[in-house]
Amino acid sequence: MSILTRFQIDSADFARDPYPAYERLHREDLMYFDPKYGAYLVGKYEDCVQILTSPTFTTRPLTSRAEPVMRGRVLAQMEGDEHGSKRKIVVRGLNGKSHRERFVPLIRQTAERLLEPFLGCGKIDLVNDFGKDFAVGVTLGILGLPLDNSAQVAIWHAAIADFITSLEMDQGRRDRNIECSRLLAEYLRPFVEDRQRQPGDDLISLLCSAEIDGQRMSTSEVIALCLNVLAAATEPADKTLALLFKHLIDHPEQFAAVLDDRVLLADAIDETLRITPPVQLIPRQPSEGVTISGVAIPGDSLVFCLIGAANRDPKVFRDPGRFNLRRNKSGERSLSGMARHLAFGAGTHVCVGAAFSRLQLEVTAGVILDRMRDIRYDSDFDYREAGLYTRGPSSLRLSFIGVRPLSEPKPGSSHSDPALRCPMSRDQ
Ligand code: 2IO
Repeated sequence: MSILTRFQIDSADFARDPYPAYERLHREDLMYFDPKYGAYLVGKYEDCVQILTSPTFTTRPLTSRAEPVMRGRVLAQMEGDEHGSKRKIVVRGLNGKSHRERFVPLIRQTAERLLEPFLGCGKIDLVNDFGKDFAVGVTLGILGLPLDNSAQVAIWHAAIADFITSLEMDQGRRDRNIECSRLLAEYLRPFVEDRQRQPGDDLISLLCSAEIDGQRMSTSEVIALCLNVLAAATEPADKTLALLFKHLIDHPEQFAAVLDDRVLLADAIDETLRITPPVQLIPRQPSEGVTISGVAIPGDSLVFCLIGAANRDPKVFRDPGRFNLRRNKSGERSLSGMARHLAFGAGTHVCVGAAFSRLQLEVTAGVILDRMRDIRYDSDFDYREAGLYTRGPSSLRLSFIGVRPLSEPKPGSSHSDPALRCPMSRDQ
């Protein structure tokens, strides 16, 4: 039986560091309630799994939170046959073998291209110099879109993400964010129309040509799914990458183990997703009154599953606040033996891009380890995280020793004077 306790989700303390509030939730067996938003905040692992797998808990909060900027319904909102068939198409586009064979070179080349200008100077902000462009670049690549407008797409994406993840917005900010999503949708439209006429081997083409009960999707349905993929694949990617390197730098012994045996990267990524999931909240709305851990939640209320809390539930993960990439292997992983973290959610709406994102993180972290030796925090770097819904480092300023690929650049090329080629760090 949990105790329902008043809580202020938009307090400065929680924004600075939500993890102490999660720890208290477990220690005192609490469920939080924020009267301002009428929101129930559920953090126990078992409760979150129950909510995410229960048909009583609908995804209705996304109607106001996502639909206006997705210009249609996202996968996470759909139910029944529509959800089943559209999800299957996206699964095929992301996880089909031929697609995966194209993704590895796409991810690797995008990472190499964006890192290259920083190798000479040995300094990079992994979030603002690399991660954000990287996340947008790879997403455009899987959709089969050109990179020439990626800076503009990044700006539109930031506005869309701001809309989806903000608890409150004034009318001006709301309107500006919706306008950015309209501009992005209009940017996408000619590409979608082109792929409808002449399909290629990219995700947009697959969305255009796939048939559901003998019918193709309309242009606006395809655009909504493109916006969905753009937001979902871009928003958490730079955050997880930066968090991975933060944890590795903070745990030199585990970092050394990963450098020694790259196979461990996959475990380090999984442990990063557990201890600091980039998506911290999953909103749900019960269609009728329900009781969770003894607390009565009225029908139609707003419920947030606190994924960051569930992933540190001491009933499920031993010593949950400790980053330990070996917890999978050492039997230390969980008390139940079978527990998995909820960073990708659970139930019918479990993240459709989970396998792709793991591949993306593994390949990218591999490139970073190949190109950057002796990675450490830049001397005066002050670490900060931001975000309640999606959360990650605001920046991660690193110093390192650059290692160029063997074949490039050619001697005597303009790359030969590294000092001249060091771009200004963007946040300075
Ligand atoms: C687009 C928070 C970026 C999703 C989302 C409104 C629906 C859904 C998620 C993730 C990440 C986003 N929700 N991906 O939590 O598609």
